[in-house]
Amino acid sequence: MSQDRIYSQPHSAVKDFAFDEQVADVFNDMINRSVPGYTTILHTLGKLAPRFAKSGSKIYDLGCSLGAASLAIKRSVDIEGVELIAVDSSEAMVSRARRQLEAYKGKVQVSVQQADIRDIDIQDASLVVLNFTLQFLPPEDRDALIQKIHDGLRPGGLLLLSEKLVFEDNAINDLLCELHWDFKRDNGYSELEIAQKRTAIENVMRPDSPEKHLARLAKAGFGHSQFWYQCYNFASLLAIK
Ligand code: GEK
Repeated sequence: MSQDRIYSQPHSAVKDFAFDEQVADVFNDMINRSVPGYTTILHTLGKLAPRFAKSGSKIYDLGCSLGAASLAIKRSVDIEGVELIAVDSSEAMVSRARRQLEAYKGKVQVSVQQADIRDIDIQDASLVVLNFTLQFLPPEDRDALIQKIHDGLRPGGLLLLSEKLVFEDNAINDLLCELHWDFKRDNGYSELEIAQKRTAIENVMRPDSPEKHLARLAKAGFGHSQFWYQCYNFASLLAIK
């Protein structure tokens, strides 16, 4: 696995973060060292997917990156007739995800599509995964995506939504940010790497508050929603139609 050294040297001007070839090459290392709970969430997805996947239905992995969530689904769902659609707008991610997902033989049929998740149809879904993707959409487009997911789910279907959070209480927000930076330091990132990554990502990734997520899910019509996991300012929610 290639190590993420992208921000280890001083950049004269830090460009906005993009999911390009350079990022795709080190993405597995980057997300594991940067996102507290990432492996726990994928492990739990492996427990949820067989409970919700139904023969004759579709599963969507939106913003699939290298396909880690799709792989967790493929590994855990052992029934025929499930179609898994993994979508990402980055060509660098999609080509790698295709290779990784083709290499694992399972019962679930997978197609990896390069598309903007705002433009795709969602129909007859038993499970939709948004694992750290919604935060990259312009805030004004988020309600419509959640509504489209709700409308495309079968009754009883599940949305797994994982996100970085921002907290309205500044004291809490600052403390949880500090703990996240400690997590990155403990995983070998230098102060320069942490600072330059912050600059690169601040225009690209705009997190919502826990209250905002719950209100959006309720407004879309989800009858049941709950945070099931949180570590510092990273969390995951379940929403059932
Ligand atoms: C995982 N879910 O490993 N349409 C399609 N893809 C998009 C869009 C969009 N509008 N915006 C961003 N992306 C993965 C991790 S990473 C999270 C998801 C992170 C894609 C983008 O190209 C990237 O691959 C992914 O969303 C976000 O379980 O890097 O923190």
